[in-house]
Amino acid sequence: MTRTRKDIYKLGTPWNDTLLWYAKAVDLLQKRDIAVKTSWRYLAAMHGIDPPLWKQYDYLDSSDKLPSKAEQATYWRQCQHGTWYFLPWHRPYLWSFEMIVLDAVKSLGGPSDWALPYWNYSDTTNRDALKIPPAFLEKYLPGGGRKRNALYVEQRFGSGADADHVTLEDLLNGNFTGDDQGPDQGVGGPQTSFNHAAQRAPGWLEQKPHNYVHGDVGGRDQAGVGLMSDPDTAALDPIFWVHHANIDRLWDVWLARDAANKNPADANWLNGPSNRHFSIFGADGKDVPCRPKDVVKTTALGYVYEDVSDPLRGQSRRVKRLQAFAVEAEKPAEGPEVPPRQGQKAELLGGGGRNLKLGVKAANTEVKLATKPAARLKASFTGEAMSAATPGEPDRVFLSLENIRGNNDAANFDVYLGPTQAHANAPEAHVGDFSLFGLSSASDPKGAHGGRGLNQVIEITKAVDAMHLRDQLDAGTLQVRIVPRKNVRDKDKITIGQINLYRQAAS
Ligand SMILES: [Cu+2]
Repeated sequence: MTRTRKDIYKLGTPWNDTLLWYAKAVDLLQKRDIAVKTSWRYLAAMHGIDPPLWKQYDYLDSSDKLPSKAEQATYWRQCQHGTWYFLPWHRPYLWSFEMIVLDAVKSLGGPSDWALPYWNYSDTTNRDALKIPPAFLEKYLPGGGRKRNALYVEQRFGSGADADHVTLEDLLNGNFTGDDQGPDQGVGGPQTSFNHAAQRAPGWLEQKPHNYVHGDVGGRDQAGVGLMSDPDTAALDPIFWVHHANIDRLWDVWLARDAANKNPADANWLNGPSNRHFSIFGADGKDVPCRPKDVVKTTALGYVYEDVSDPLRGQSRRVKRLQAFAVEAEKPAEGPEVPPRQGQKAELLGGGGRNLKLGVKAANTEVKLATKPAARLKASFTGEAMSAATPGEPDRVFLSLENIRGNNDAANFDVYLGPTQAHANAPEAHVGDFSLFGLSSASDPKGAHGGRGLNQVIEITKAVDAMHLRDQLDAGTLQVRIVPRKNVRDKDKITIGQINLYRQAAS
């Protein structure tokens, strides 16, 4: 029997049978000891655990008996971020959780076809889509009996997702793995080995909507960040699982929307990391094989999604760019002759912003552009290159923020390019924002990557297409302004090690 994962908001709000059984089953799992594999806390620790933080939030007590060190090393702290294993690790992890919840649902007398619902915050036809589904905000189960609702958690300080954090244009951004030499991280994420603390920048889908929704929902208050804001506590919040069900669904949406979208065929991906295996078990606690090749089809895991239709209605990145350009330009762009198209090779355009401090005040810096690469970039934006008749696309441009360190996973910053005193010919351009899910562990000198911090890549092609930056390209410097957007405090000591700008000839 194939089970169907459904849209929470279409099941009925605030309560419906699926969520009621979910709440009752979560309550049951939460009563189990942390050393029991099918307990709430064991499952959350498989994603990540930071004992002092768990103690601070009353999820761990000195009387708790933990699994052995060896067992922890096998099953705990596995979540994959900043890697091409992000999607194929979270999928079986979710499946394992769903099997355990289903088992609990059945033991409580619930339906045998129960499936994890998903939170589709990107649904523009639903005016409530951005809000946290209301059943997660109720302290008590319905019926007036003042029975605890296990879906409610105290340490959840956001109220929902920002509209621009859940747009799905990143599904347009091409292949799964991106460009290993360049800044394009791919929809699925860059090639790495087992990668618990992010080392490379996240793939497009991991960055948006995944990372943003973590920070938007978790948020922060005086005492610290919300559970969802930090990978070491995120899976303790029952909303984590319906968020990830949606991310898992978007993987299928991306595959279904274009026959050219394919999972990696590389044995290094299909067989999973060689340095540490994924350790996943079923409802009986017994290990199950879960290399990426075992989980590429949801039907092999017994479920499908209610809806994997294309939210972008078949649009391609190239056509979208050319349309936007035609509207913007009115007149064709001037420039030298179109040079021959180059390969996919990425080229460094310039760098700057060393050890830039981020805080409650906007941070300003400059990226110096190298003359020849900047000329090549400009040359790709001629009227002819932007014509629908010319094959390929003009260059894509990426801003890479490297070695970001600090200790606030919920922080979120906006990035602007161009002169601060914007004027009509050269308006300042908002090119995007970045959030810092995983920042504290990536900054920990004792961590897997020696505290090198997080990397974030922001594609700024749109702003370049809109010619907002033309004057700056001529001047040889690009001004970058980083403005706090939410959950930012000076004492979180957030810094960027280096900012680099890349062009990528997209043939
Ligand atoms: Cu996540």
